[in-house]
Amino acid sequence: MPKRIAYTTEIEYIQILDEHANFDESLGKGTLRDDEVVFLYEQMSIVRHYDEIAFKLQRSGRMGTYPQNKGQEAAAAGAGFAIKKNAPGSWLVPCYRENLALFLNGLPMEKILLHWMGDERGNQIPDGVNILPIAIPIGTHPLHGAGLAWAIKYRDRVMNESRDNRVVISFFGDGSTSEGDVHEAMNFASALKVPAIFLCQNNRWAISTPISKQMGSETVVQKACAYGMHGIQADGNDIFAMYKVTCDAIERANNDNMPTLIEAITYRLGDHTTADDARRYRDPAEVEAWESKDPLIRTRKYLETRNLWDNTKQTALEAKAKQMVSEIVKNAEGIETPTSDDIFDYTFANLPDEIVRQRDTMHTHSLGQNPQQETLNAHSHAGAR
Ligand SMILES: Cc1ncc(C[n+]2csc(CCOP(=O)(O)OP(=O)(O)O)c2C)c(N)n1
Ligand SMILES: [Mg+2]
Repeated sequence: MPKRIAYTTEIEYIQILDEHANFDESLGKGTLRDDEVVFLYEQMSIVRHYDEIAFKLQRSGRMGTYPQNKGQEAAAAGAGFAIKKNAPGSWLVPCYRENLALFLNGLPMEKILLHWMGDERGNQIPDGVNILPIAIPIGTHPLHGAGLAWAIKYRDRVMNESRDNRVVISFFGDGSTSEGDVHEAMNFASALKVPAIFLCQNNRWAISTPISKQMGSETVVQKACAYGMHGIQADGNDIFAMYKVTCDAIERANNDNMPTLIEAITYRLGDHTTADDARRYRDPAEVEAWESKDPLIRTRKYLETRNLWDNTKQTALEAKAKQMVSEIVKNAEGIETPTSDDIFDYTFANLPDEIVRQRDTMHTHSLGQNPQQETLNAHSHAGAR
């Protein structure tokens, strides 16, 4: 009986800027220009402040639950900027820990606050901004991403509607990979050869479940092999590495119609959400070790060693972030109160009679009854008499 190796593979890990701000010149060549690094550092700092303010809004009863992005800004920055620069018009299919990628691609910043304030208008994405609403059900949305990528392939390549470099990038966490939908999405994307990018932010935890209990495999990215797609692991706290692997994935999607799975190794420095207290299940030493790999610290060090940043610029940036975020909070909190008609108005193109009746009864106290009649209370009092 012949015995042979059925399949072997190797998967690369890429880091360009390490936690001590050492820069790999050969790998980093042609990635981000100095002005782009300054821009992304500023953006990450603004989003870090936004995160802190969102946390305080929740604590002071002005917002519902909020999941902080703290520590994961570089993964969102590198990937989001690669899309903005090299594949504008692409679709972003988010989870909830990549705010900066969405802002970089046109989502107004108050939208995320509105979403977590429980205002449905936070999910009304402006026309021309190709971003799906935040997905709270874990791992469901990569399927939407795969479907969107299939539509792009069909429209651009078959119908010749456009020759733009459009891709679809779906963001999800390590915990999401335990959901079947994520695997169906990757299999579909690879089998149908669609321009999709799957970006897993492996932040080591899914609420209180550590990665060691989440999966038997050593990495998330090795699962790409099972679907016959390219897989690459990157330091998720390194904007250069994240930018590079996303640019490569865009090229692969456009030139070969092939999807890519990117595993960004990162860490959530905050709690899972404001409803969580991670001190109950995480070793403080682990958190401390990751604090020293903070993407903001290493990017700032990189800029300082190249004389692109100093304390004066830092002070000005902090003032700008404060001003910007306070404006955004004002806009979100200042939005007019919605009317009960909103529940009905966005559900059907043409409202069926029964729904019209229900909408009209909302203007009275006769819920679900005839809007012409007296209030239910009056009615029941009448019955009790
Ligand atoms: C289908 C589904 N199951 C369970 C939950 C509850 N839940 C919310 S977040 C979360 C963990 C997600 O972990 P991960 O995918 O690693 O993302 P992270 O929060 O670490 O960014 C779970 C289980 C959910 N929202 N949806
Ligand atoms: Mg996680």
